[in-house]
Amino acid sequence: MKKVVLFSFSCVLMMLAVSYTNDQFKSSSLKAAFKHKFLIGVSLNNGQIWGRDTAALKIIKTHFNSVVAENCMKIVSLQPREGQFRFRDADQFVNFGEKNKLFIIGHTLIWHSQTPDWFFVDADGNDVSREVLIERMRRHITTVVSRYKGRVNGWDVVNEAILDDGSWRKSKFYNIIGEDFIRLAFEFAHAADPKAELYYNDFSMAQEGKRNAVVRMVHKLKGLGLKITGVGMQGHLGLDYPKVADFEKSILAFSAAAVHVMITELDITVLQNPGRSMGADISQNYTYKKEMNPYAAGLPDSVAKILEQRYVAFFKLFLKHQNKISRVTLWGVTDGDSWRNNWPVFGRKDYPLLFDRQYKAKPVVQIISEMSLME
Ligand code: 9MR
Repeated sequence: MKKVVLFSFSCVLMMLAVSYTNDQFKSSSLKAAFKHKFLIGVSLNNGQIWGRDTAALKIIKTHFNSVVAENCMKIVSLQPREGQFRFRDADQFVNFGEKNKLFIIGHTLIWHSQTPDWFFVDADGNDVSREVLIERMRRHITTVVSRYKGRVNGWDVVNEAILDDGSWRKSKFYNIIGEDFIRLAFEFAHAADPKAELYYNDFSMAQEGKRNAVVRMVHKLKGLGLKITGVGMQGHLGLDYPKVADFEKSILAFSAAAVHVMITELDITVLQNPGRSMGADISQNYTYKKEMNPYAAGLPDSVAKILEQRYVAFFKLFLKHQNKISRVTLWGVTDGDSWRNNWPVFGRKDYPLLFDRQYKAKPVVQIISEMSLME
C-alpha cells in the first residue's frame, strides 16, 4: 500500500516537472532563453521605429534585448546634404531603444555604400583632397556620436572595408585617404563618446583572406592604442554556405585578437544567387526571371526543414562559443521585412528570418530556445 502511494506521488511529481518544463519553454522568449549567454538583437525599420507595425512591436518587445537601426543612421539618412543633418528617425530609434531598455547599436558611421556623392567631391564634381575628406568624416562622426553620447551603447564604426581576398576595398575613403581612414574613424568616434563600444563590421567573414586581414587590422588598431571593442560578423548566410567550420575559425581568430565577437545581420536565404556570390555586396543586381523565384507560392516543408537545420547548426555554434560572443542580431523581424526579398534580384519571396510573414514564430524559435535553456 505504502509502495503504491509513493509510486503515485512520484508520478504526479514527474508530471508536474514535465509540464512545468514545457510551460517554461512555451512561455520562454528568445531573450529569456539566451540570458547569461549573449544579447539577442534585431534590426528595426522605420515602420517599427515609429510604431506603425504593431505586430512587429510585440515580437521585438517579447523576444529581443538589443536593437540596431537598419537604415536610419546611415550617412545618406543622417546627412543627405553637407551640413544638413536629419535626426528625426534616428532620434525616434534611440528613444524607442531607451524606452524599452534595449542595448542600442548605431549602424553605421563609415561605409562606402549609402554615402551621398557630395561627401567625396567639391563644387566642380572633382574628388576632394585627403584633408577635406578627413574633415568631413570628423564632422559627421563627431556630430552623430556626440548627439547620442551615453545613449547609443555601441557603434559599427567602419563597415565593409575589406574584400573577401583580404585586400582593401577600393572605396572613395580608401582611394582618397588610404587605409588610415579606418584608424581616423575609430579615433573620432572614441573622442566623441569615450564610453561607447566600437566595432568593425563586415560580411563573408568566414573567408580566410578576409578573416586574416580583419585580424591584422584589429592588431594594428590595438597596437596604436586605439579602442576597438568588437568585430561584427554579418551573418548573411545561405543553405550551403559558408561552412560552419569556417565560420567557427573566424570566431576563434577574432576572439584570439582580444575583441568581442558579434554575429550581426543574421539571416539565411533559401534562394540561389544567380551570381553565386556569398556576400552582401548590394551593388550586385540581376534582372528578375520567374524561375529565380521558386517559392513564390510558399516554402515546401523539405526546404523549411533544411533552413531549420541550418539555424540549429549555427545557434549550436554560437552557444558553444558563448564566452566569446557578446551579441547575435537578426537582420529583420519577419520574412516580409527582409532585404533578401530584393537582393540580388528584386521582387523575390525569401524566408530568411525567425518569424514568418504572419508574424508567427517558426518552430526553430522554440528549438533554439530549448537548446539554450538545456545548457
Ligand atoms: O537591409 C538594408 C536595406 O534595407 C538597404 O536598402 C540597404 C542599403 O542601405 O542596406 C541593407 O543593410 C545592409 C547593411 O546596412 C550593411 N550590410 C549589408 C546589409 C544588407 O545589404
